Amino acid sequence: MPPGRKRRAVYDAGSARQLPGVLVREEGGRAVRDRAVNEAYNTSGRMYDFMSRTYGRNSIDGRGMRLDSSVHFGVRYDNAFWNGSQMVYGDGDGRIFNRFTGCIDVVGHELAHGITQHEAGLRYQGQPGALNESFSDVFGSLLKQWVKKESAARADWLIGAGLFTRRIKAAGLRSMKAPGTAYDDPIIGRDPQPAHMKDYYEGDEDNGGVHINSGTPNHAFYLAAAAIGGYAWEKAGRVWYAALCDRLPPESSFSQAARVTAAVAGELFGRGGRVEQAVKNGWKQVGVTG
Ligand code: ASN
Ligand code: ZN
Repeated sequence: MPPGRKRRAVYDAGSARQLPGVLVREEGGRAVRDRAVNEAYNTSGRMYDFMSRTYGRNSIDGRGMRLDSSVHFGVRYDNAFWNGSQMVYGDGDGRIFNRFTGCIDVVGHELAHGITQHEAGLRYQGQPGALNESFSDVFGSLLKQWVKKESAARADWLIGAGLFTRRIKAAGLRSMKAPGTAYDDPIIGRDPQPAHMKDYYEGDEDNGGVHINSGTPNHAFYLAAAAIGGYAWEKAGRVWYAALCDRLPPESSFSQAARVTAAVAGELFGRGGRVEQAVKNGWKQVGVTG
């Protein structure tokens, strides 16, 4: 494969909601005064490098797609998202949320949505939607671990550590190691994520709980990676990446993801071997498989 080249561009939406906004930094351009711009530029570059060096992937679509980001979207906007062709970041309201570009795993999460769109295309509803969310958390967390050179044992497995302001009682937005424990606060309430299928959310909110039920596959990944040990992106991450790219259809269920990741683990690291066993155990411990 020819070595890929990064092509980044960062736009300033200027507190409007019109995208992309004004171009403020392009590939190779110097740092600007605006922190959000530099964070979006630098961290999307880290994600590009991570995916390229660990999985041989050339950008979001695998074919060198431009990495476009808009910052300062809306006024005190409390979110970040992938809109189907670019990343978009709010500044946060400063009361509950800080800047969304400040968290490396949040940036990785949004970029990973682009990868999922170009690979498995997991439908953003119910179980495939929760898997879509979970893959974004997995690769967002792995980006952070890769940048910090952290083993599975050392990593915090939090998504969005530092995203909440100090007045909120929160370690982060989500915990892959202990879903349901990321926050507990009078203003924002309690982390609703289930670590186990017995607490599966069946309601209609959040596209059928895509950001809620993602806790369960997140935890399965964590358990597998922790059991395997070492750097999580090397084995568990490689298995999840191959499943996302080559095996999972848009309507995948959790049990399908369990079957496919176990099969891929066997193919990549030895049938019946310890990686396959760790993956199987992970899904079993969260109640997806019996
Ligand atoms: N930040 C959220 C996410 O990437 C935005 C959304 O609800 N899609 O999942
Ligand atoms: Zn997401």
